[in-house]
Amino acid sequence: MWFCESFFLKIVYKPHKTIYNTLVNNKKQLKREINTTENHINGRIYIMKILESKFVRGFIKMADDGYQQGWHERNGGNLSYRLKPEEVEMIKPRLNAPGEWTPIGVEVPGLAGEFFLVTGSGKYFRNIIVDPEVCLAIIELDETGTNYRIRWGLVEGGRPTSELPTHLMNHEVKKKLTNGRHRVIYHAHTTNTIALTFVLPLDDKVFTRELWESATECPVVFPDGVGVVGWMVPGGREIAVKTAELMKKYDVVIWAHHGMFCSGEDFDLTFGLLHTVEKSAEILVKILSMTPRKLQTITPDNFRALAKDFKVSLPEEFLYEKE
Ligand code: 2HA
Ligand code: ZN
Repeated sequence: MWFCESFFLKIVYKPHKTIYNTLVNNKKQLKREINTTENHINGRIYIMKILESKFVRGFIKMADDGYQQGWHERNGGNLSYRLKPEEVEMIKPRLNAPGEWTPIGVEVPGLAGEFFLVTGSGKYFRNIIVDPEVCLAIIELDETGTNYRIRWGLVEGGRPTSELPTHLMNHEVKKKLTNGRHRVIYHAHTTNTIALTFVLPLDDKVFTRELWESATECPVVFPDGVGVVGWMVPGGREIAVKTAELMKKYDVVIWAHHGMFCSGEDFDLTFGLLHTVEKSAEILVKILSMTPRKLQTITPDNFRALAKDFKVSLPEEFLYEKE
């Protein structure tokens, strides 16, 4: 009798609540466990769904943040992420069977065997959040670093980003120089930075100094400065080689009349770097729209004082005296 009553109370009087709580609690528990790097749930092997993995969610969020900023009209811009070995292991059972190798167009032996999550050529950033499996791909490089093959994504067909040569050459440079810490390369069509390439000399020293002067945080966020590439045809080997050469010195490279490339350790740092440069460019565009001559600014000695307090080293080549 007692058994029947309690059963009755639970199921008949509050069935919605009981079922709801059970479902929600189970889901919460599952989410908690999926978020760990363990691939076991309650003693059973759990094969991570690619779209559930933290790096894919971070990638999609960053792409959408860039779109919301207005940096990705149509199919403008591209993003790539070098997977960690444990991420590759985690998703391996869900990758497609290996297909054909395709030439990258450049040689990146320092990235042999690595896996990358990349945006697709011709895909729109605004669609990534709604249909990531159509817009993105995971590619694998061969043992010579000259060919890639698609292992996930681009389910309606397509190729990795048209800027794959620049992305991979930048990754190769940064992997070596940062002992593997840098994993993200981001290219965006940043309006204000592009506008400045029509009015400032296309010179690393000028761009670095003017951007540093336009916002106090800049020398702390990009103490090495920024590199500038004069106008070139995008998408090929030549612009990739030129950009990668500058990436040996800088984490930021501006492409005249086109956009910006940034390199960083993770999605937050890389997005934050590009966002900071673009914000500073916006301030400079506003200054130049008001007057050709600044009444006051941050001086070379101010920068030296900043460097001391914030413990960054600012190369003297950018702290020249202006006439
Ligand atoms: O269309 O941004 O540089 C993608 C690009 C090419
Ligand atoms: Zn572009």
